[in-house]
Amino acid sequence: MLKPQVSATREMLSLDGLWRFALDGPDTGEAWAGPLDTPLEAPVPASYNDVFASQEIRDHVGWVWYQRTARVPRGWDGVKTFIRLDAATHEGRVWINDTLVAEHVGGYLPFGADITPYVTAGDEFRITVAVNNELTFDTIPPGFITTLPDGRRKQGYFHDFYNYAGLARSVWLYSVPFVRIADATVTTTISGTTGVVSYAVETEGEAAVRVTLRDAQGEIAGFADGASGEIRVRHAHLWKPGHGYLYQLGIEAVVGDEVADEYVLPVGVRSVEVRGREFLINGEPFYFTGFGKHEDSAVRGKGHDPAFLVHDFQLLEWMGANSFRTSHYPYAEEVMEFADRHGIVVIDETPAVGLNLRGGGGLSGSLAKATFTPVTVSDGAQAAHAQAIRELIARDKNHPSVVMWSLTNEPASHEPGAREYFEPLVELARELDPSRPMTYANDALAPFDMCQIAELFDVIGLNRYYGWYVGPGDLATAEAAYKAELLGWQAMYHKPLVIMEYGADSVAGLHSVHDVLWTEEFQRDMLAAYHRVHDSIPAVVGEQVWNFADFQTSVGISRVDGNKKGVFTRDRRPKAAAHLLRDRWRSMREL
Ligand code: BDP
Repeated sequence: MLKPQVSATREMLSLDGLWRFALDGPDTGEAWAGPLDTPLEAPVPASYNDVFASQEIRDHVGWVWYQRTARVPRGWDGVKTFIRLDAATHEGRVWINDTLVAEHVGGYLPFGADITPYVTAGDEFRITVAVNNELTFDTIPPGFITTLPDGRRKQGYFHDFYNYAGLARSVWLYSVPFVRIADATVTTTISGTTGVVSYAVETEGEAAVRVTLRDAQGEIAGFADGASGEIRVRHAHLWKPGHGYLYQLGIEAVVGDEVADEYVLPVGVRSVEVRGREFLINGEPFYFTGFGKHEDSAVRGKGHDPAFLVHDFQLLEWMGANSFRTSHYPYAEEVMEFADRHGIVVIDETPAVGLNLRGGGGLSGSLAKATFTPVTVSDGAQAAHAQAIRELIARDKNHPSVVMWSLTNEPASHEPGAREYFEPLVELARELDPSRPMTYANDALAPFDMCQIAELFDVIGLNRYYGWYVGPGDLATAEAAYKAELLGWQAMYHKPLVIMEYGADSVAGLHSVHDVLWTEEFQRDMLAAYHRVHDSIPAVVGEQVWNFADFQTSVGISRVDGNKKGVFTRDRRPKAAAHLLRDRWRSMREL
């Protein structure tokens, strides 16, 4: 899937801004004919939940409506017009005037439609989008809805972040020629000092394909003809962690002597490989430092915001971090592109979080039931999960920053049925992308001698909270127990281990000279204890702290205004732990 872009043959129009907004009545998400009569306006992109001073809107379970008008640019005659929503969380339906043109389930991946038959260049038209935030056992992530005695519906779920909903990413109108480039896939390898760029292009309509690779100065580095092929670049500039060197692959669909369509794809030449217990980028051992993050900020919820985008990456750089995980869903494509340009390594995760009904990480809802049964996480969820894997790989396959796919976070992988559920999904992912290693984030309930799925993956990701959820406050015991468990994993699997979550909550400004939970010092000291263990276990090839910043969750008796495991506060001010990590990771860079 190609992200829309402006090229010599393509144009785009942003539909971001204020849209009319309303909650739906008790039924539907069915067609809304005509204008939406409402006093409310909602910003796009933004989650709608925290924008209004309304409990009813914040707690709403079901469909909401967004509507605006737009005008097709006059020049878009003789081309195709598409609409694209970068995300609608968790389900979206789109009408152009009164015609339903698109439906999509899955809250963090793009979708759209060819709307050429329904619009006319130069004319105004109405766009209505219905968005549904319901999570069930047929969705990823899963959830359940209960009806209270007074008739209100309540959403339960098994993951630890607020169920923000709406249009949190951009909406676009774009034009493409009738004969066009429909998709392109690029993979790269390195042979000595030569970079090998393999490409495959799909066109819609009969066209010859021509590709030209240019370096960062715009000089031609190679070219090829044909829908698939290879360009060999001698003395290639490599894409490296900390150095996001990009070539540009100009793809042309040619009809006769004319360029019918042009698309320019950034290409980073790099290789990724798991060898024994090592994770290699460009043949060199790589140690991940950084965070699990969230798309989360005050008022916007999960709304994409370029100021937070740049600021968060600045803070990663300030920390000396080289990577992050898109916990626990795919992030906006602008984030992936920024990582490509700035040499930040990404572990790209599907939205499969909370596949664990007995609690674990999910503090907002535990049904204390078996996870993989015909009435809980079963065929419906597995189909939705497969769909998410397909769409994620289709969207992000060309990003050099993405070095590994994470197929799930903290599933109940020790429970019966886990193996049957996951094995086909791992196979599917490998078929779709044989070029990248696969991983998952293992839950503490499924240690090395109980996990049914670890052997399916190339890299084992571990989320551990000794000293916090397990034996809170006792760091000496925590350190010993943590080390013993990692030694167990190391002995049982000849695979790299990446610590994908470790951390403690701390309330910014709370201090103590003693080992006291929730203080900044305890958070810092707990991280330091974990680092001593990481440094003593050769199989550990990475550490990503949970979390980059404090974030909003469903608030119960164990969460005060959200999860406070941030090394930064929600408004991105450093806690004491930030300085410890900064010293460690910066000095690791200098080695
Ligand atoms: C882990 C989850 C993460 C939670 C974290 C926590 O993967 O989403 O936020 O624990 O409890 O279980 O802080």
